[in-house]
Amino acid sequence: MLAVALFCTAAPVGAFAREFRTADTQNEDYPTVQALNYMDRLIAERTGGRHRIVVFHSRQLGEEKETLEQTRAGAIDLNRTNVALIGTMVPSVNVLAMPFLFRSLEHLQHVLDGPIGSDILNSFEAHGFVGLTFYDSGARSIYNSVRPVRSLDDLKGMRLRVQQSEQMSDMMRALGAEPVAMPYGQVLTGLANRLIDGAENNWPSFVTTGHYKYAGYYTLTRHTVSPDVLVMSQKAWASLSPEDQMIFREAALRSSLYMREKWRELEERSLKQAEQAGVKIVTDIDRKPFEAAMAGLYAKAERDPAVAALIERIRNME
Ligand code: GTR
Repeated sequence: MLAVALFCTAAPVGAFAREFRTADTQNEDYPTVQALNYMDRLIAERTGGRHRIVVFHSRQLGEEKETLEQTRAGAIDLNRTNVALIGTMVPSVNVLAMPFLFRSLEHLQHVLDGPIGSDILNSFEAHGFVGLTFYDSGARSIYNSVRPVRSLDDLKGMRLRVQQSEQMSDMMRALGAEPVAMPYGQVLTGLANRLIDGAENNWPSFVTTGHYKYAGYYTLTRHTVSPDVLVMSQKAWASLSPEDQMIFREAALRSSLYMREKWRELEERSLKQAEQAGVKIVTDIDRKPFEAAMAGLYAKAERDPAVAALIERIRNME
């Protein structure tokens, strides 16, 4: 009812509305983009149309690595990326992309929705961003065009794309595959040209990008549950009054709940679509050796005492 009331009273866009440019690598219908459009409607309503956010989806402003640099420089106002990317700039965020750290999606959600999540969002400030909210986006698994992967042996020699993140390259190497770091927008061509044998991602990304048409084996490694995150440039944030800052924070939070519902729907739909297209889903794998292969990655991350403490806190959380 609240939502209906909001839409009915939504103020017209005033000629003087300030527009906040927002980057998202995903396409127009993707849940994160829909969530940002929802956030725009909430903000327009609450500010009487003084502020709007305009979403440049589908990489219109560039790939994540570049748009993040521009956001830090204040040239882009808001950015929705994955934590693995921004983790290269904000160390505590990288923890959320650690493989096999979360026991379940519920565990992740408890962490994100509680004091640990708030602490991580607050830690963005020291690194040139304002953290607004997380968008939980399911588990990531490995897919490829060569063979069904059931064990670490099956991964040997495979060239698998990873996000532009040292931690993700380290992870892939530790699993015995050859990591190929490349931007999201190049993965489809990479698969089509056989420059890479596969990649890893969640169901909606695997399907909405068309990767499933080239990589017919999807193994439920569920190695990370790295969520997406919305950040604002410090410059844009500082230009808001304290009241408007509250409005942005609240709208961001509500958009993340909205996203969760859209996500569940799309996750199911994507899985079915892949199955119908003949993708072989490998479920019979023993994840223990995969997990054990991560010891070196943890040792490296835990050299930073703050990161070690955060990992411990997350593990101890119910
Ligand atoms: C998706 C995520 C994107 C991007 C992409 C990737 O799941 O929503 O922001 O990071 O993964 O693998 O590059």
